Amino acid sequence: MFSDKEEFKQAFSQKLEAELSKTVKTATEVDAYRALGSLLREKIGKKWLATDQRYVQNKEKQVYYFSMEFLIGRLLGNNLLNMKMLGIVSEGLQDLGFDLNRVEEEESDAGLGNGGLGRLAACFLDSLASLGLAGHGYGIRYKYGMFDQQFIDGNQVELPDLWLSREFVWEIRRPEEAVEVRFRGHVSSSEDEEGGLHFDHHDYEQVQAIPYDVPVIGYNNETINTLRLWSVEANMDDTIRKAAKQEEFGNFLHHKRSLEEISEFLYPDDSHEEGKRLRLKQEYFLVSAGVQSAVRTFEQLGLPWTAFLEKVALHINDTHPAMVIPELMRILMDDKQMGWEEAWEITTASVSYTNHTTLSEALESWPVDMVRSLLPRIFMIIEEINERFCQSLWEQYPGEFDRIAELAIIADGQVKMAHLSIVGSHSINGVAKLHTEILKKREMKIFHDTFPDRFNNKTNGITHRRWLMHANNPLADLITDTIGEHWIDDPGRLTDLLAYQDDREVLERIQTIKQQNKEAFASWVYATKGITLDPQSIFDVHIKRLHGYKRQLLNALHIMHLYNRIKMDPSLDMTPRTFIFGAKAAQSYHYAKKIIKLINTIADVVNNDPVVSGKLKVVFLENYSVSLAERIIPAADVSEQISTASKEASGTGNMKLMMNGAVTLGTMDGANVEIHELVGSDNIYTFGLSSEEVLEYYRSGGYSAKQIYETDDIVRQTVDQLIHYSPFSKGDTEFQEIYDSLVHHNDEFFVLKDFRAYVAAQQQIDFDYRDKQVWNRKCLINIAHAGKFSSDRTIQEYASDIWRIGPGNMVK
Ligand code: 26W
Repeated sequence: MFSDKEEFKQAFSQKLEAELSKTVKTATEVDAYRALGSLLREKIGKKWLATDQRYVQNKEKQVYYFSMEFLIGRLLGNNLLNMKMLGIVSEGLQDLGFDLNRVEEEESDAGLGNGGLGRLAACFLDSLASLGLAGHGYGIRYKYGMFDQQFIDGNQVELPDLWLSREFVWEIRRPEEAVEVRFRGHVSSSEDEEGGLHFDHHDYEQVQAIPYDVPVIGYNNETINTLRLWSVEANMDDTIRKAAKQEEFGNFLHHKRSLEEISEFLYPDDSHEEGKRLRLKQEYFLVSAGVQSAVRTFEQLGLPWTAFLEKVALHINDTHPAMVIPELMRILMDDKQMGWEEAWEITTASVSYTNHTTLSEALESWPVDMVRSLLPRIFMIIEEINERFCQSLWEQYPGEFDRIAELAIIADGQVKMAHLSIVGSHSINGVAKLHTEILKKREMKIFHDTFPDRFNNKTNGITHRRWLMHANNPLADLITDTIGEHWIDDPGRLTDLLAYQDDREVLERIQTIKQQNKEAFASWVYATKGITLDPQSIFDVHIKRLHGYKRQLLNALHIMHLYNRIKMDPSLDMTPRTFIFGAKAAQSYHYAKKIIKLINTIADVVNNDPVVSGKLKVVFLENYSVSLAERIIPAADVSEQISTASKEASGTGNMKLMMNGAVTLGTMDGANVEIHELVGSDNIYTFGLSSEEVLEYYRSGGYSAKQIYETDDIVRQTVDQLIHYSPFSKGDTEFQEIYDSLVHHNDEFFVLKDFRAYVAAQQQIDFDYRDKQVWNRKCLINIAHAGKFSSDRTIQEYASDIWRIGPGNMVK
C-alpha cells in the first residue's frame, strides 16, 4: 500500500490539494477525513476488482447475506486496521498536525440497524472477508438510520439521523447495475401450445433499485468483498410525459414521493412487528433487487441453471427477507421458463434461514390482502407453496387436521413468514445452544418434528478485530506480547493465555490497562457530560436496547436499594460503584421509555446526594451506538447480562465485554450459558430462574409477584418508592405504570422473583473485587476463553455446514 510514512504523507497532501484545494495548513479535520477516505478508496480499487475477477474466474460459490439491517458503525479505523496501515497513517497524520482519533470522529456512525441482529450482520461481513470467503451483504441504504437519542428532562426524544449529511466516503454508486422492482398491478395467465401456463404481470408500478457498493476489506489478505446497499429511485419518465399532458403535476409529485419513501428510513423497532405496508415494500424491494442481482452475476458464469445451487447461497437474516423464496421461484419460472419442481429444488437448496428471537410479538405475519394487492405474483407463488406443502403433509399425516393447520404458511388471513422460511429453505439455525434447543423443543417443535435435519445451531460471534484489536489496542498488544501473534488469525488460541492465570506480572498488566481505559473513559465522560467518575470504582455496564425482558429495571431497583442502604448507614462498607447505562427504546414503546426516565431520575438523585457520593454514581449515556460501545466496553469491569431466562436468543454484547476482560453478571440465558460452560462458576456470576423454570411458570401460571411484594420487606420498600413520596418519585405518578406492571400485572419478566438473587450476586462482586489479584485472574480467564466467540469461528461453521464454501471453494 504505502511503503513508509513519508510516501503516505506525500500522497495525502497531494489529495488535499488536488481534490479539496487545501493545504495541510488550511485543511480541517473534515477535510482530512475526506482526503484520507478518497486516498484509501483509490488504494483498494484494484484489489476489490481483482477479488471480483477471481471469483468469476474460479467460478467460486457466492454467499449473499440478505439483511434489513447492517449496523456497521464507522469504517475508517477498521479499514486501516485490516489494511495494516494504522501505524503509518496515524504517525504520518501526526507529523502533519492531525490526530487520527479525531479524524475518525468526522465519519458518521452508520446506524443502519437497531441492535444485535444488525451488528451481527456487520461482524459477519468482516469475518467473511477476513477468512477470504466469497460472502457479500445485501441491504438497504436508508436515508435515515437509527434515530439520534437525546434526553430532555430525563425523557428520550428522537431526532432524525442525518448520517448522509456528512460525506460517506466508502460508497460507490453504480447506476449501471440498477434493477427494476415491480409492485401492484395484475397478473394474467395464458397457456402455450404444449399446455404450459405462463404468467404476465402488467399495470404495475416500477421503481429503480440503485446499488451503492461499500468495500468490505479482509484483514491482511487479498480479499475485498461487497456490501451492496440498495436505494430507490422513481423512474418517472413515462409518468412525467403522461402527467404533462394531463396537467397533473401535483399527483405526479405525490406519487413520486410515495415511491421514494421505500428506502427513506429504518424501522426503529427491534422486537415488535407492526404490519405496516411500507415495511412490506421495503422487504420486497431488498429481496427483489438482491435476487435479481445475484441471478445476473450467476448468469455471467455461463453455466446451466442446474448449477445455480452449487454456485449461489442466499441467506436470510431472520424472516425479514423471506420473500427471497417466492422471488427466486418467480424468476426461475416466469423469466427462465422452468417448471415448478425444478425451480423449487433449486430454491430450497439455495436458501438458508437464521432465527434471532422467540418473542412472539416479533414474529412476522402479513395480512393476505396486503400481500396480494402489493405483490400479486409473489402472493400467487406463496399460495402455491402453501398448497403443495399442505398436500404433502396430508400424505405424510393423513387426517391430522390440527397439525396441518398449525404448520400452514397461510392461515387466519395471514402469511406467516417463519413458516415460509422453514418450508422454503434447507437450513434453519438458532443463534446459541440454548436458543436452538428452545426452538426445537418448544417454539418450532412441530416443524422440528417434520424436518428434523434442517435444524442446527450456530452460536453467534463478534469480530475480534473491531472489538479487541481496534477498540482496545493496549490489551491486544499485551496479549501479543504474552502469547505471540497467532491469536490474531486464530482467535481460538487466546486460550494460550490460560498458562498465565497465576502470573503476577501479566495479571498486573491486565489491571493497569483496564485502569488506563477507565481513566480515559472517565475523562471523556467529564468532557462531554460534566460528570466526574471515580476510576477506582467498579464500572458496572449495562448497554443494549431497552426492553422489558432485558431487565434494566432490575438493575435500577438494585441501585435504589443500594442508595437506601447507604442512606441508612452512611459508613456502609462497600466497594464504590459506577453504574453505566446505554440504551435506546423504540419510539412507540411507552413502558421502555418510562424505564429510561426512571434511570435518569435515579442518576439525578444519586449524583447530587453528598451522602452517597464517593460510593455511588449513575451515568446514562445518550445515543448508544457502535462508536459509543467502542468507548465503554474496554473500560468495563462488570457486564450486565440479566435478561429473563429464555428470552435473549444469544446476546453479543456479552461476548464483546468478556473479550475485553469484563466479568459477566448474568442469568443462564442465551450465550451466557456457553460463557459459563467455558469459564466455570468461579469466573462468572450467575443468578436467578432458569429458562425451564421461567417457561414452566408461564405454562402453569404459578407465579405470584404480589406474594413476593407482600412478604419481602426490601422488595416492597424499594418498589413502593416508585409511587409513594420518595426521592425518586417526588410524589407524582410518573412511575405508576412501572409499579403496576410489577405489582398488579404480575411482573411479566420476573424482576421481583429474581431480585434477591441479583442483590446477592452483586454483593459477591463487591466482595471479590477487593482482592485485585483474584479479580484480575477472572479477567484473564474471560479474555482467554473469548476466542470461541470470535465471529470467525461462527462464520467457519456457517461456511462448512450451511453454505458449503471454503476459501477458494475448497469445500464441495
Ligand atoms: C419485525 C420487527 C423485528 C425487528 C428485529 C423483530 C425482531 C427483530 C430482531 C430479530 C431482533 C434482534 O435483534 N434479535 C437479537 O439478535 C441477536 C443476534 O442474533 C441476538 O444476539 C439477540 O439475543 C437477539 O435479541
